[in-house]
Amino acid sequence: MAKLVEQYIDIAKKRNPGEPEFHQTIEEVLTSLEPVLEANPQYIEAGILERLIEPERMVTFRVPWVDDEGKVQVNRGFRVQFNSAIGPYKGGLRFAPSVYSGVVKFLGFEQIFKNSLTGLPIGGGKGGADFDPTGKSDAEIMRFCQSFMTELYRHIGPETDIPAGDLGVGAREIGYMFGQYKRLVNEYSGVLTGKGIPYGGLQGRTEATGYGIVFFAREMLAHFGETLENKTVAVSGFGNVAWGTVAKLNELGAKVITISGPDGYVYDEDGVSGEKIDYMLELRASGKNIVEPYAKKFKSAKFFKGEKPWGVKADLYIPCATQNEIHIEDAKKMVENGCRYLCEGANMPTTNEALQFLHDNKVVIGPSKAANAGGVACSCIEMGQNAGHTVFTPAQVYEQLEQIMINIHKQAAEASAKYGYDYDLVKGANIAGFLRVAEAMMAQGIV
Ligand code: 2IT
Repeated sequence: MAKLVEQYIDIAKKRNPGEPEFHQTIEEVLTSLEPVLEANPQYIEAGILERLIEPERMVTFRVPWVDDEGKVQVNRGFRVQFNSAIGPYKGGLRFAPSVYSGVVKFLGFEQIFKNSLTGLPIGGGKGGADFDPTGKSDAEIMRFCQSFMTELYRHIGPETDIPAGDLGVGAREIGYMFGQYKRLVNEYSGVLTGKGIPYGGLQGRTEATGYGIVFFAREMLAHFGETLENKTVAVSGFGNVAWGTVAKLNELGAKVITISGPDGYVYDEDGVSGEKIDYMLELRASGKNIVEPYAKKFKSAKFFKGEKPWGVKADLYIPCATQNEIHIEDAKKMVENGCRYLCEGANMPTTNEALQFLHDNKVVIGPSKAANAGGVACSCIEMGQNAGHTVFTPAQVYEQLEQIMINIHKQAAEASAKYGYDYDLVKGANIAGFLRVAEAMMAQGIV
């Protein structure tokens, strides 16, 4: 079976040259499926894996816009519609200079399994542009979003493909894109999620990803009879996901000692709590993409320029910045510091080599496609709210979110045990996510 899986990985590498992030997720997911394929030869016969690793559709398009100096700028936009076996394509849009086809495909592939794990009817998609929002004026952001949607609108729809936010795309960008879509199509629908509350957004969506991550971490610790109370936590990032994570960790009695940005990390010995959590929002809104001002404002904090927080001693590590922020050297430091739990908030924050090292050193890992699925789960609840022309209360949302996260953890743990991996949530999440999609694909014939 290992040989067969190698063949599929080779196909993906040959067909997608120069896209290491995509190769990385293919390798990580497919190798964990070996025992499942052993037990289900019908999947191999039906070409499930060959079909799964090839996106159903991918569009690349020009995004021309005019900056504040009157100069013409051109960016490249993307949308990958990866798999629609269990529902319409669903997944965020990322605006960052690092966005290219390999990043879009890795995110889209991960999204298939993540969305499946939620138990909700959503397929996998992802998109974005190589646009850098740092330092852009509000008017420039609006013009860019409008131009982006002027092409994207023909590929999406509330029953076809429902984008949301990701890095660089928050409520403001979603608002501009929603306005442009509505104008172009003359239809008021739930075509985007993560909208503002006054026009169809879901109360609770903003904090959903972070809250969900902490619920997932709580379940991981509970498996070993532990709680988050008085645990020290190293968090990376300072954006929406980090913010929700820090807020919920505080609520559950944990102490957050770090946050980070592209400029370095902040160590706060008193903990990131109270008004400091609100200050994270100010940092984000500044548009500068730096965390150093935190250490200038709060005396209990120290700034470490150009460094990541993985060298600090903590009970639990929660990366919430971006992909591949934990390399093997970081993993070694974490193990030296007695790390026992890693719960991934960002998508694919850990390299495969680092994952293996942490696993071999008995670190319990909550993989991102399971741990951060609360965001997209609440996006699907937002779709339901819009389709039903109704409004849900925050309490209704939080309760569903918590149940969904408990269930994702349970599914991953059970699938792992069933296929001989003991308590390995990385493998279990891949397997549980895969099985639902594979069954749906089997039922729908060769499409
Ligand atoms: O990575 C993710 O799951 C997201 N960026 C959210 C996707 C969504 O459709 O809410």
